[in-house]
Amino acid sequence: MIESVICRDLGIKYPVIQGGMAWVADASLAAAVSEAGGLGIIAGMNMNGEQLRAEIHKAREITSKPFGVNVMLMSPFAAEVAKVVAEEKIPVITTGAGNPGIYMKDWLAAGIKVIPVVASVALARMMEKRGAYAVVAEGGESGGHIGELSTMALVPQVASAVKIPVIAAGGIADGRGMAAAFMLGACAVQSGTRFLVATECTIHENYKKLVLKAGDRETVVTGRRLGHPVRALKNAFVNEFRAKEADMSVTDEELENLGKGALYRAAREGDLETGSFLCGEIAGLVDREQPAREIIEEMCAEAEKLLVGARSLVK
Ligand code: TUI
Repeated sequence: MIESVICRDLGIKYPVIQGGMAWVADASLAAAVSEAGGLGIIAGMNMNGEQLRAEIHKAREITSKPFGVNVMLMSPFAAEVAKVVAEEKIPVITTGAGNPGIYMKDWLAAGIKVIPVVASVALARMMEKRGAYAVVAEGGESGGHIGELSTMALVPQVASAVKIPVIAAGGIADGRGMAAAFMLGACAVQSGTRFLVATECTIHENYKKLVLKAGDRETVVTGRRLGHPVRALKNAFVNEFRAKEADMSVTDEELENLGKGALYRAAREGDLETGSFLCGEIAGLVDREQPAREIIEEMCAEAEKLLVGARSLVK
């Protein structure tokens, strides 16, 4: 069975972490992933402190296995979410879209394993110095907020630069991607897009259908002008955003306002016109709705087979 230091340290069976996707990664999905032997993550992004606390309690009713919380650093609730995770004794935190430096001391004092998502070697090194347990090196193939480098280039550079465990993310949706990530120096993977179509994922049916039928060239990045590029499936909303982004008579504030609520409209209302359906470049590979357990077991079995084969190749 494919196993790594991450499994031993986090108390999980498979080295697979589910991405903490805003408006997507709720108690239902996170608990299903953890129950299946991966590490489920609840998204702290779209909740205030008390809403997150309720979601954590809900997940604990479904599973007694460990799960984590993602603190999205651009969220207006980041500070209260940061406090609640410590109060609730969440064992693992991932962070996204920024530098979690200001929270590190308190989290480490609470005994939490902190796993910042990084998009550069510099931030990975800084996080290692500040006491991070591991880093997620997330390439720009991923959905949602992205950095500049691809997974292929980022993961080995981060793996060479730090001694702490490296978890690869961005464009990983099956055993081939997982095996490749291990070859690049990672000892676990984080997948988001693949879990959008998990049976236990509670997003709107329209969102699942879009991901299931999407091909390889159906995502696009918007928001570079605002300093936070986001990858999503092409649709009317994204087209309008792109046109306005290129139009300098539209102010940054108007652009920010256009984006408000778009993730909610996609994930919870399935609004095909005005929703922003965040999705990774690997969507073309995701063609089946399956229980989280099946997704994880298939991915790990395929990766293991490939890695065993590769070992004999390089002997
Ligand atoms: O955070 C994510 N993915 C997300 S967050 C999100 S919600 C959102 N809503 C509106 C606008 C933007 C986002 C949707 N998807 N992934 C983790 C991630 N973090 N990817 C890349 C990074 C990152 C990028 C730059 C982390 C740090 C960084 O630099 C920070 C620094 O200060 O150096």
